[in-house]
Amino acid sequence: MPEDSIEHIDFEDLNKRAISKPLVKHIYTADPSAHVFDGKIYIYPSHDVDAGEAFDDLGSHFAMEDYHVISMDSIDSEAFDNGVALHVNDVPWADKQMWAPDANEKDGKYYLFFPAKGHDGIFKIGVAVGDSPVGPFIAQPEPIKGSFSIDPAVFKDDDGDYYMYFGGIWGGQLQRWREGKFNADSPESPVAHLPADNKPALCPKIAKMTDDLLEFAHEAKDVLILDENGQPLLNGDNQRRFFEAAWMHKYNGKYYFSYSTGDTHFICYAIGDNPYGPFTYAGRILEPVVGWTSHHSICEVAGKWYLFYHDSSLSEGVTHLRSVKVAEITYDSDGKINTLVPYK
Ligand code: FUB
Repeated sequence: MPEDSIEHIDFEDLNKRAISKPLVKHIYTADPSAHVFDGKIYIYPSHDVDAGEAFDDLGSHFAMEDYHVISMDSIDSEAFDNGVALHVNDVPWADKQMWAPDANEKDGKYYLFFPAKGHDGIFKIGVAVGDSPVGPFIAQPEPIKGSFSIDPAVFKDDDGDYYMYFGGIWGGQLQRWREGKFNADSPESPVAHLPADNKPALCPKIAKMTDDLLEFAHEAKDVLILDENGQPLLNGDNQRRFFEAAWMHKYNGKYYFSYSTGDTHFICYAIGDNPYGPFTYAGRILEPVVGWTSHHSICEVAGKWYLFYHDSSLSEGVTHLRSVKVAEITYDSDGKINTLVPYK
């Protein structure tokens, strides 16, 4: 829902019409990455705070400093905040803006993947390791070599290989890496360095992880999203092209790559036959929520599929103070996801 219409919203009425409620209310949480480890649900969200930064199109107002892990015994049970799992002050290479994280498990260790701006103002992606899904996590001294931009999502395939999907345009800086190195020109512009509207949109990225999950096994590759004619989505197609919030899940043997369209506020998806793609655009999963950003994950819990997402209903529309929610998703007989409308 575009931010200019927020002042006209009756939040009492909106909250009655909402298909789900915030999972926790004592802190603001966003960008939920949900997993089931050992039969329990763990949500790795951003921890939104009001740091007093002014709103801008680079997202400077998203000035988060730490991560809390939220856990639930079952999808209907109360959500529990496990406290600070990692703070920016404990990450040697990071300066600020602890944005959307993800986590995964391997051989009894838990890995928190997170983006942050380094002291040079450039987003990189780091890893922190712990013995418990709720942390605490100890950060590696350096970011992942060859990483850049934001919004890591680490998917474990059925054969035991792990892949990181990542990237985000505008404040997420993906467009500044088109020539393989960071382009610092026009620092205030979120759209400088984007392709022309009639050219292919920028692709999210994928890299297979090394066996220890601490590095990329190869240089990051493009994740191609195609239209119904097999052509790459164009930069001007902002109702469908990738903006940020990559996620991967597998359903009936197919790979579902989902993402946010950012400035048009949709969560969309595309389907492919292997983790690298290409993926063919398949539709919308979630119509716009209250607040500028939309960011999600998809997780199977006890045989049903759920969309974890956020909105700014609890803060009555404050863009950078969001709350994590969950709603069931269903598929039709062709494997298409039935679109959710967040308010009835
Ligand atoms: O939470 C900060 C940023 O906002 C995330 O990294 C984006 O996906 C958007 O939700």
